[in-house]
Amino acid sequence: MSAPITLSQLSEQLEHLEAEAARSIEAAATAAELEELRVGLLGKKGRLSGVLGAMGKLSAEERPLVGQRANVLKEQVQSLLTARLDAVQEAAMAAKIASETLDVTATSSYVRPGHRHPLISTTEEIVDIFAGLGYEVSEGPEIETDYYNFTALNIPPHHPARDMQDTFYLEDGRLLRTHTSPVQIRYLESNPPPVRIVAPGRVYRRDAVDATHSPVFHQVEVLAIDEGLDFSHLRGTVMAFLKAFFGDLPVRFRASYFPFTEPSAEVDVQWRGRWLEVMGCGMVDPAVLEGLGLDPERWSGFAAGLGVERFCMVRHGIDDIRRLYTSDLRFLEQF
Ligand code: 2U9
Repeated sequence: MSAPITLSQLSEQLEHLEAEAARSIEAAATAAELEELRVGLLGKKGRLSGVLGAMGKLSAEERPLVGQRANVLKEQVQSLLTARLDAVQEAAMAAKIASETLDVTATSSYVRPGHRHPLISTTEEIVDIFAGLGYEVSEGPEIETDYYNFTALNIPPHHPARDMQDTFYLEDGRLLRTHTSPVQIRYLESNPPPVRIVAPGRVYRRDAVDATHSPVFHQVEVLAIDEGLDFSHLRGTVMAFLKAFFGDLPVRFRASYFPFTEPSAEVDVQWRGRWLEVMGCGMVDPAVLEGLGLDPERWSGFAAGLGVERFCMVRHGIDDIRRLYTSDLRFLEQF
């Protein structure tokens, strides 16, 4: 038999229990830890029950004193647990909110926007003007045959343009088109007149590179074939186009020569006090119409061609054609 316990010993145990409970509750960091503490302190087999179990050994006068003290302690521990649980849950919520917070005032990382290449936007602007005049856009292959690039355009077998010095030939005898005119020939093979077409595209010539020449460049050509078309229609169309692109500038036509047009002219605009050649044009040569099976007595047409690079350089004040092909972002980002 163990020695009978005294009132003062039990009171001491309760005080000790209270102090220890307060320390461990304060140290608990999670709801689970607190629940574990509650069971260990106040549960059926907990520390308080253990102390109270020894109460039976006290006298009838002493027992209620210890009982009261135990009830107070139980309430105190209970309220410490509740307060600590509140604090732990609040801290957990605050941490969760902090981790999920978005700083809506933070600056985003800069996304560099893409730019349309100035040659593309210039081509589109030119094509759009002709589309507005009723022209249909037509495109074709960049690898062509001698027939579509030269023969059908009345360019004779020994014309200098056919020279290996001027044209890129493939091993199989085909070639890189030197103008977009083959597009119009192909179009006319499957579309009877009247026609109004605008043909933009890349073309190739064996030119040495310098500030104004590139072996690859871009053209826009237009062709109109109808009954009764004459040079006044050509002139009116060219003037309307140049006015739409450049605004009201002085324009002059100079007589010229192309194998596929007769008469032919070169067109200059006065830009910042200087005459600049910007395009060529003419009435479609009857030999070209005949070659396509069209009766020149019934049908007539006009055509015009321009280099997009020239238009782009004038529009943006670019001094060297090579800037358009070197993909330097410091240059391209200006457009
Ligand atoms: C057909 C009949 C005629 C197309 C034409 C020009 C005048 C012209 C140059 C301008 C500068 C080429 O880019 S450039 O080097 N072009 O001057 N082109 S008439 O004539 C055609 C086309 C198709 C069936």
